[in-house]
Amino acid sequence: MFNLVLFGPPGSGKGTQSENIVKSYKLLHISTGDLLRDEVSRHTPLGTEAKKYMDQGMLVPDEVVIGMISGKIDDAPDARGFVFDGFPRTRPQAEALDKLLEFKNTQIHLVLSLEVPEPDLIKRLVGRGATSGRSDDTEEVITKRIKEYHLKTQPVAHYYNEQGKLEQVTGDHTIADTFKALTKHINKYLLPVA
Ligand code: B4P
Repeated sequence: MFNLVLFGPPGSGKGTQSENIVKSYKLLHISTGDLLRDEVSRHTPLGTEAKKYMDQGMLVPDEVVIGMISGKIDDAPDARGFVFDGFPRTRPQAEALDKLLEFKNTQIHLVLSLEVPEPDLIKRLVGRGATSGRSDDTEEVITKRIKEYHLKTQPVAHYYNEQGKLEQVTGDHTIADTFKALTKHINKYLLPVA
């Protein structure tokens, strides 16, 4: 089993690159952003609670997100591995993920951090907001999300760096070139299927 965390600020391309990675390497994609948006669109109690935070550009409480992830890992005992996209976003989430994987006799093997300058992040997300209808893709909320990232999520990079698992990848090239750069790191662990 090979488990990858795709790390980076909002709009750095985690979702975009995860799609490419799961296709090439036949891994399972776990995106907490997508899972939360699905709960919101189905008006579940979890979704109603999460929306309050997401609309303000804040992180959803750890216990909500960790509970959601745990079920997804349990649902796929035969997976070749997972791509965690947008998770973990806090140190308690990272510690919880390590425990969940240890319980399954596996671990996080690699953390790829997408590095993109802040003005580009804002430009991309405002651009997406024009067509996505996402309530958190307005300039005001994006600025808050980036602040929240620096405050709560950046320490997660340090957590994985201490474990010797973190690699930085430039994320402001084209989608294809960024994917190529990511694959150079992944190929050291696992070769693409397609
Ligand atoms: P997420 O859904 O995780 O997403 P994201 O940060 O918006 O973006 P991502 O980095 O995936 O960017 P994308 O590829 O889409 O989070 C949304 C919210 O959910 C959070 O703010 C939080 O409230 C909540 N949440 C999620 N996970 C949580 C957790 N673990 N704990 C607590 N709360 C959580 O790319 C963005 C745009 O850039 C797209 O339009 C794309 O086409 C474009 N793009 C991508 N790569 C490009 C490139 N190389 N060049 C040009 N454009 C590019």
